[in-house]
Order: sequence, then C-alpha cells, then structure tokens
Amino acid sequence: MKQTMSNLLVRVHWLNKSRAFRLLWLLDHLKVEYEIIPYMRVNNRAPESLKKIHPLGRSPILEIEDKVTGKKKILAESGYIFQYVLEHFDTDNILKNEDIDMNEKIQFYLFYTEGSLQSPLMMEYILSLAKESPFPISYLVTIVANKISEAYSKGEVKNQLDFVEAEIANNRGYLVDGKLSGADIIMSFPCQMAFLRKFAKEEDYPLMKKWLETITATPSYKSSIEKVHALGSSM
Ligand SMILES: N[C@@H](CCC(=O)N[C@@H](CS)C(=O)NCC(=O)O)C(=O)O
Repeated sequence: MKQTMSNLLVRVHWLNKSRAFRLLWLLDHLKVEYEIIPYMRVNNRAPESLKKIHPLGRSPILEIEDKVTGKKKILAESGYIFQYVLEHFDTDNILKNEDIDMNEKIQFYLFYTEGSLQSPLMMEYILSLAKESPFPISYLVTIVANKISEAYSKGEVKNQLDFVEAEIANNRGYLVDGKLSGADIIMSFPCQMAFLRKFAKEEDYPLMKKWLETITATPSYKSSIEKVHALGSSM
C-alpha cells in the first residue's frame, strides 16, 4: 500500500541554533505537518540524549512513524533527509523540478552543501575560535591559525563562495532554474553563516546576499522562524 501523509507522524529532532532549522523550513514550505522535539545545547554541543535517537547524536534527525503499523524510520544527515522528504513528500514538485536535468542539479546541492562547502567554512570558524584563547597563548595560536588558514581554508572558502556567486548569476537569482528549490533551502545555512561570521562580505558576494534576502522573505521561512522563537531560540 502506498503510504499517504495522513498515515504518518513526522517528528524533527531539532537542536537550537543549528542547521536543523532548514529542515523545519523545508517541511513548512511543503506544508507537511510535523512535531518539533527540541534539544538545547550544553556547552555548545548537543545533549547526550540525542544519541538515544541516533548514535551520531547530531541534529537534524527526522523521525517518521507509520500510525497504522507503528513502524519508525530514523533519518540522519541533512542531505539524505532532504532527498527523502523531496522524494516522498513533494509530490507536486514544489521544491523539486519537473525537468530531469534541473532536478539533478538540485540533487547536486544536497551533496555539495555538507560535502564541499561546509568543511572549509567550519575550519575557518574553528581557527577563529582558537584565536580567542587567552593572552599570551593567543599570540602563538594566532600565528599558527593564520598559517593553516592561508595554506588551505581561506582560499578554499573563497573558491567555494565564488562558485556559489557564479551559480546564482547563471541561474536568474537562485541556485536552480530561477526559482526556489530544495537546493536554496539546504544551501541557506552555510551561506548565512559565512556572512554572519564575516568570511563573506556583501561587496564581494552581492548576488549571494540578495539571494539570501529573497529566499528568507518567503512566508514559510517566517513561519519556521516563529516556531523556533516560540521555543526560545534564534535559529
Ligand atoms: N552533516 C550533518 C551535520 C550535523 C551536525 O553536525 N549538526 C550540528 C548542528 S549544526 C550538531 O548536531 N552539533 C552537535 C554537536 O556538535 O554536538 C548534517 O548535515 O546533518
């Protein structure tokens, strides 16, 4: 029997101030009903209780329960979760694309976001945190951190962000086919963080800045933001 949405209970194991936000946004945009199971960071990390849901203990985790059989699926990894949601819940191609080539491009971004874009950004972020160590350690740490950054992550962040800027220029203001898709939603988090953490400047990436403004002006984004505000978090 084909599963219908009314047969399913959908739960998002959501960590405050995390990339799990974009899964709420994805589900809200597709008008999928779901419950948020909130977790609050402890010393900036996810609480141990998240490991009881999935051994990796990372958020987001998507739980799908069949109301009839009681069978549960536990899905981890944003790209895989997005792929699952788009395949099973986006039957009207709202965030997919009817064109097979365009749809493949959307798939590319589901892998690219966590595979190539997130890692150098994360490396720059960790190096920036290391530089905040107390003086005089900070003096030495800054020299080492700058060397690592210059040798790899700074240039790689530029390489990745230049690519994203060019993709937006070539795709009429979005990542795929001049309209909002799952690609824009999954890519929003690393790009927002790049601006927030000052690894990207508006003058260098004006199209990316404009794209972020456009996609975050959607009613679905606003309603997801309201949900996390109601839980006492910012994103
Ligand atoms: N590649 C994974 C990364 C998941 C991940 O690292 N999530 C962060 C939130 S932004 C987390 O759960 N951090 C908790 C921790 O580090 O303890 C995905 O895309 O789902």
